[in-house]
Amino acid sequence: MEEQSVERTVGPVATNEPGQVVWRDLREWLTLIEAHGLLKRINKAVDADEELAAIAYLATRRENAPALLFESITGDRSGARVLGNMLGSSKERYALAVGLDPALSTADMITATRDVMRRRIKPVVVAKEDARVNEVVLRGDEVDLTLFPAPKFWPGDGGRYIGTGDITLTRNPDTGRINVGCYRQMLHGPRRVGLYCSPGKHGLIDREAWWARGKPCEVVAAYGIDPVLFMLAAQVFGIKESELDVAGGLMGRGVELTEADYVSLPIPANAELVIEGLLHPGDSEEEGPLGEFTGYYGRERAPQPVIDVKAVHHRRSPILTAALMAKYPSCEIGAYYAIMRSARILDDLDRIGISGIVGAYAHPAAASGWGMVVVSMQQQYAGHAAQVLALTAQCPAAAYYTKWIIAVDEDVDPTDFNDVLWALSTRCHPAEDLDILRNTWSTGLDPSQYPPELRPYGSKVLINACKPHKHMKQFPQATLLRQSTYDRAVARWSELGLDGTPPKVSAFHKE
Ligand SMILES: Cc1cc2nc3c(=O)[nH]c(=O)nc-3n(C[C@H](O)[C@H](O)[C@H](O)COP(=O)(O)O)c2cc1C
Ligand SMILES: [Mn+2]
Repeated sequence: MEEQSVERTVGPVATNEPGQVVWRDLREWLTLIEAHGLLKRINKAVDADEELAAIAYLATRRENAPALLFESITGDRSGARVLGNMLGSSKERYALAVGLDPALSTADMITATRDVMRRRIKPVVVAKEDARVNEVVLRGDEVDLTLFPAPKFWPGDGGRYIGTGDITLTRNPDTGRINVGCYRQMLHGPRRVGLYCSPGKHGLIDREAWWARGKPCEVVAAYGIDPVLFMLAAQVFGIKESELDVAGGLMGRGVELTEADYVSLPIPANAELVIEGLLHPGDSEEEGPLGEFTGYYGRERAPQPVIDVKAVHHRRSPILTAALMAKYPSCEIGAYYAIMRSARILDDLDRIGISGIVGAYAHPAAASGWGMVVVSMQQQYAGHAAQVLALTAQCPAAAYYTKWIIAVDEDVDPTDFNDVLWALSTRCHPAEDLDILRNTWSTGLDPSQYPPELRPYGSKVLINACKPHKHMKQFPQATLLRQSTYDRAVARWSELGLDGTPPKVSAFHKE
């Protein structure tokens, strides 16, 4: 066993500078969110076997619940801690991770995300001895992952999952490009971890490419990781794009990587707990099920490839990032995912070049932002809304799973569901305004279709909740305030003893 002691000082609790985040690792980000009152430490012992997940679930049944740092795990001898609800339904924690103002509205955060997600910054290499993750390095027989408190989340789960809030690095043998994905990892034994990648995922494509050459596939996985790499790992980027460069762009500085011990892949230098290993052709074990983001158990137990773990790197008292999969707002795939997916959808629509798009939102309560997309637009010509609906439904960022695509006019804020329901109830005539797309891209995790073999073929409804274009002239005016009356009410707000600042209003009565 080799131990390398590295002295650390946690940076001051500053706010993020525009363009570059202040934190360098998960711990510094935790200091930042704690200073904003967004972290709850739980220091009483909690059992990783269902109890931890139950507490996390109950504590997150309301929106904006804090991140939960479980500092003491029943029976644990590794000294590890477990972080749950890292981002969850909090757009503030998302903002503090990517250096945006946490006070921005959701719509403004989507716009700002489009800017930071466009940037690309290459990783930087850190010497092995300076890498925080190398405080403890174990190899071969010294490795025993069963010592770590990998949670069993739901009663019907097939095992303990060491990897949920994780990142997984693989290299494509043809292009050399390193992929970063987030794939669940069930613990089978001291040096054996199951890896489940569903069809089409880049980790699976890389693995198959190595196996087709008769070679094992190298893997690096981090089970305690900073929020940006975690969030990035769950986004879909092109097979040629470097997700590590995107992560650098989001942080405004390069991702710090260091050389691994056994594999040729790099390892994230500031991670909490990292494994290196190999996926050998044909080596599999029964894996699953796991309670999923849909709020149901996913696939049946089935054989999945196993990582043969060769080395472990970790910080002392590493913090495992555990992602509870559950119904909103308890799901780890929550606010951040909705914001990033919405930003990617708007980018796609921009690239296509369709005019009149104002906003979009994939609400996280719709199966983690996968189930529904609302797009707001300014209707400019006959058929425009139908065109926007069809293009949104099938653009790369929105096509997967999404069942409900709703178009609303520009005066409806797609992030405000009270507004969206108003539009659906007053501007949409179901007999006229609904269209269905069939045999679309979906997933075996959607339980609504039978027989289950058909689940990868989805369907989508396009809902035109814009004012009817054909009858625009007769369509009634919405009840809006007269601008002069609004201005007078705003001026009298505090005189009248009303709390806070008066709401902003942008559309006014026209004579
Ligand atoms: C917490 C969490 C768990 C996930 N689990 C899996 C999984 O077990 N298998 C999988 O294929 N995708 C899983 N995903 C979705 C992938 O991370 C996502 O599709 C991502 O785009 C994969 O990266 P890739 O596009 O580079 O393949 C998960 C996402 C999150 C946030
Ligand atoms: Mn990828």
